[in-house]
Amino acid sequence: MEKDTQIYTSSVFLMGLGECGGNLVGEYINKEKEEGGLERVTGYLILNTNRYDLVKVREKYKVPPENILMFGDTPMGVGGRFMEAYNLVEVWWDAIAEQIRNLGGDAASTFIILTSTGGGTGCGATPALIRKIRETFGSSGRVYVYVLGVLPFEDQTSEALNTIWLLHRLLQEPEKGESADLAILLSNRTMLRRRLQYERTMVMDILSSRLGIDITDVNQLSTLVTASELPFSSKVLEQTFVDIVNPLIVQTLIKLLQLSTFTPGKNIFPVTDMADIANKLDTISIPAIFTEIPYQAVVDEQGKIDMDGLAMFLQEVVNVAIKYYSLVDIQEDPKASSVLYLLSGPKGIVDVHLDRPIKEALNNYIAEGAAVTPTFIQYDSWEVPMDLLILLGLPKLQEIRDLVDEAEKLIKLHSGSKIKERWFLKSKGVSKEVLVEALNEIKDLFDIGGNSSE
Ligand SMILES: Nc1nc2c(ncn2[C@@H]2O[C@H](COP(=O)(O)OP(=O)(O)O)[C@@H](O)[C@H]2O)c(=O)[nH]1
Ligand SMILES: [Mg+2]
Repeated sequence: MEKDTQIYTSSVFLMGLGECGGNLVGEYINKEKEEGGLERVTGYLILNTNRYDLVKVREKYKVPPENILMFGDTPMGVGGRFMEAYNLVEVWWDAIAEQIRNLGGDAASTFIILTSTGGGTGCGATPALIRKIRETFGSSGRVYVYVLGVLPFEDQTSEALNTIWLLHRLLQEPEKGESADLAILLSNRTMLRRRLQYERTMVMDILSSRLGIDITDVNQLSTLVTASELPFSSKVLEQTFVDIVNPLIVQTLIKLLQLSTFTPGKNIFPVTDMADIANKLDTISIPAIFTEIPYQAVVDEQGKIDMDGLAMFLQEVVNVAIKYYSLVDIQEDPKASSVLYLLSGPKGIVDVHLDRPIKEALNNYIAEGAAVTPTFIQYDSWEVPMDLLILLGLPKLQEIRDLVDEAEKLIKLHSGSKIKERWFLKSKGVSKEVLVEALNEIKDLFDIGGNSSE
């Protein structure tokens, strides 16, 4: 495909916050460079309060210094005290904004923030940054702020509280300026499990080369995670897991950014841009992705496509994508309240006639009356793969239940006396009441029974 004649339909600026966000942006730009350039975004900035993490990300992904900024005043960063990161954004905003401008971000119509939800820097900085971005760059035109938030692995319980706090902030009333236009969640625990189940060979290779172990049974892995004596540090294990899931996150990001560029030989129908994604979906959305759909099965030797066969085949693809390839664990009957899907591939095969069968298949997973928005990305070339990205708006999530459970246990554990309750301020930077309120509202939103008033 010609790369030099691209025009932006919406200009996107990427922000990688904290360790996770920095890695993801680093991984993304390296992937793009491999393919010849960074056309899908106008610029990017990696932010952290932890100097050591910034050095790591700079070296690992060869990030130029102008794309990195350390904020805060201790090289160690804020640890898990997300509220400190939140406050630091306010203090450092002039420097951050200046760097965004220098990188061309003041002209962006969409900002995408990549972060983990359970850490300190990214978790705390995200809502404050959203507000600052809107205040500073949103005066001349509407800016959209998207968050790609990564939920924790299993057994990272103290991260459940941070996650609940962040989700609550992202869903606040728009007047407060801190809510996201769209928060796309991806879960480390689910992505790890999915990759182990469906891409065993690839995962086994990574495990054996990184850890020098040969795991033949997937179930062994959970034993490995909880074993008290590991032949390697838990940090090394986490790093390995991260290497396994990050490509999946970057793949999702790249699929979304298909909407940010226009290339000759590519047509988007109906005309859609990044802003539409937020306008058509509930704020919390979950991706399900099926790449390289083997549609060749319905093309005969003369190259003729069996249209009915294709329709039925795609319905099965939808089922598999939602049931097995959603990137956060959804419940059996997810009842999503909105859906947007992007189907991309050769224009000879990807076309609006597929909308009806796809919608029919999606019907099983949505609430009555939920809107489904189709987008077809058609390429002149037959060389491009056929991919489907489904975004489910506010589906019922098993994983939110688990996180709520974990958060409740933690609150209980640190409750009972004034002294015990100091834990909240000390390790999170907020009072217990703030966290209990966030927890209750998240439970309401996701229809999870029993309020914890304690
Ligand atoms: N998928 C993924 N998860 C990460 C990565 N780095 C850290 N995490 C996860 O992020 C959480 C910790 O947050 P971290 O990003 O280190 O916190 P911060 O630097 O304070 O914002 C844990 O759940 C980690 O497992 C990464 O590169 N990819
Ligand atoms: Mg970390």
